Amino acid sequence: MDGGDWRRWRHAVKLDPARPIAPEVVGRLAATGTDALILGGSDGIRRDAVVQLMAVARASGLPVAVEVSSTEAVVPGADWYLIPMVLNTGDPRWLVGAHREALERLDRIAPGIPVPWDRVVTEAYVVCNPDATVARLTAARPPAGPDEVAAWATVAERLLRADIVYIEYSGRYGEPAWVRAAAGVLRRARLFYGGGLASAEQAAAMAAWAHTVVVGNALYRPDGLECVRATVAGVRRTGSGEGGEPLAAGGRLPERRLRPV
Ligand code: 1GP
Repeated sequence: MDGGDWRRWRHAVKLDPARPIAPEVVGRLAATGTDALILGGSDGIRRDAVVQLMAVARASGLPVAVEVSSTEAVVPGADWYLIPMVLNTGDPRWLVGAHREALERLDRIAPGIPVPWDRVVTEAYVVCNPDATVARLTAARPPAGPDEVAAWATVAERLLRADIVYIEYSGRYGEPAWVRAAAGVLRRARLFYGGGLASAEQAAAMAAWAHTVVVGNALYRPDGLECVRATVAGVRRTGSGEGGEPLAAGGRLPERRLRPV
């Protein structure tokens, strides 16, 4: 299985196993120019649905990642297993607690199957939209502003050594300044942005700072494939010098310093 290098993704589509979607629509995603599919959702995830969606996603020919937000999402066949940890949760269960529980019960969850650690990628979430399901579920405390976002990104990269810092606005378009703040402190981790992307302009604004932008809800609209195509076009026209990829190479923004407390 060759899922390519997830670090090179600039655009990804997130498919929710709890939401029905026509296999033909998923089959046409490769032609939109997106780089990868991520199977993930916050609520109502069932293993049979994930397995089914995995088969449909694999048939697209795109790299496929599964976000393991529940033990129900532990299924074979993914190129990458993304492990979410919600940094600004009010309940340690969503930071590391559920993870400890799952590892302790691994014999029952996936009997006899070793964890493919070389394909495990850690995602440190900063949940920014208080109305999102993930915010309610994890009792997240959204950051007050860009400085707090930058501090969380630093915690993720420097202290937790997370592979990905994920600025999550799920359900609504966010503040590019908050994504920029995270971009300004990161040197090694990849920066993902997701939330409310449906147009080229929105995608370009976020892709100027994030390495990877993620489109979810828009695909489920009647003009879903059109929206995905538009966001891909927006990302592609975000050239070097505007952030994004060049930023990954070591930062164009001056290194931010955390204010002493
Ligand atoms: C959700 O970040 C993704 O986890 C995408 O958000 O559904 O709002 O596009 P949307």
